[in-house]
Amino acid sequence: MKVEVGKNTIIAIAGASASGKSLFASTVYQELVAELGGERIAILSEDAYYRDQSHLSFEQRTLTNYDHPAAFEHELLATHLRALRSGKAIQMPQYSYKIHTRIDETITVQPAKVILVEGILLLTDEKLRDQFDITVFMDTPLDVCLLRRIKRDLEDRGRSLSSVTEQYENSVRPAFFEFIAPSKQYADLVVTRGGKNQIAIDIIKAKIRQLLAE
Ligand code: UZR
Ligand code: MG
Repeated sequence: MKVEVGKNTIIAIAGASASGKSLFASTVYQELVAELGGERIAILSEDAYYRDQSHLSFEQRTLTNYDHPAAFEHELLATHLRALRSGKAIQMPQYSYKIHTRIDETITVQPAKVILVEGILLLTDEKLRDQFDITVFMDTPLDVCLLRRIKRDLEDRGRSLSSVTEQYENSVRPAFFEFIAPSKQYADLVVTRGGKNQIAIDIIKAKIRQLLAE
């Protein structure tokens, strides 16, 4: 999109729920940190910016549509990206999928030359898009995402099979077609076959190495 020499670079990774965004971003991040150290690369997740819902009861929280842009505090994410760009550390919130709200602890993210951020709706928001220098879309088939999502939500996010299938039909699938799929047009790079696509990982790593060498 608009990479300028000598500046920070923000790389956004979007795509369907359970398409492999987190795996792709964390693999790029961890492999580069092992090679170059962690001072010049940072990683953020859009999920951390789900709105705080501590003022609502647990019952009320289960009614939120977590696949809709309104569920996210994108303004705070945009503010944090601007802060990181200007050399200031931020306190990234932490979100619990089990209690559907933020926990009290935050994670300190130090400013870095290259900032990776991943999440389902990043490319749907114009104010966020304006901040991204490089955009990636994980184009994983939806049936693969669904199978992965069932496994993950049962194992890691404290869900039952019926709650996963209900949520899938009511919000995850409709939001994919309404918001996520149309946002693919804003991607510089489309990645097929999920978060283990090592060629795509290597291409992004090579670009980051080049940016860090400038
Ligand atoms: P990823 N999500 C929840 O299920 N509960 C929450 O409290 C917050 C989020 C789900 C959300 C979305 N939607 O599909 C997914 N639903 O987390 C995004 N329904 O996370 O990109 O890691 O799949
Ligand atoms: Mg994820």
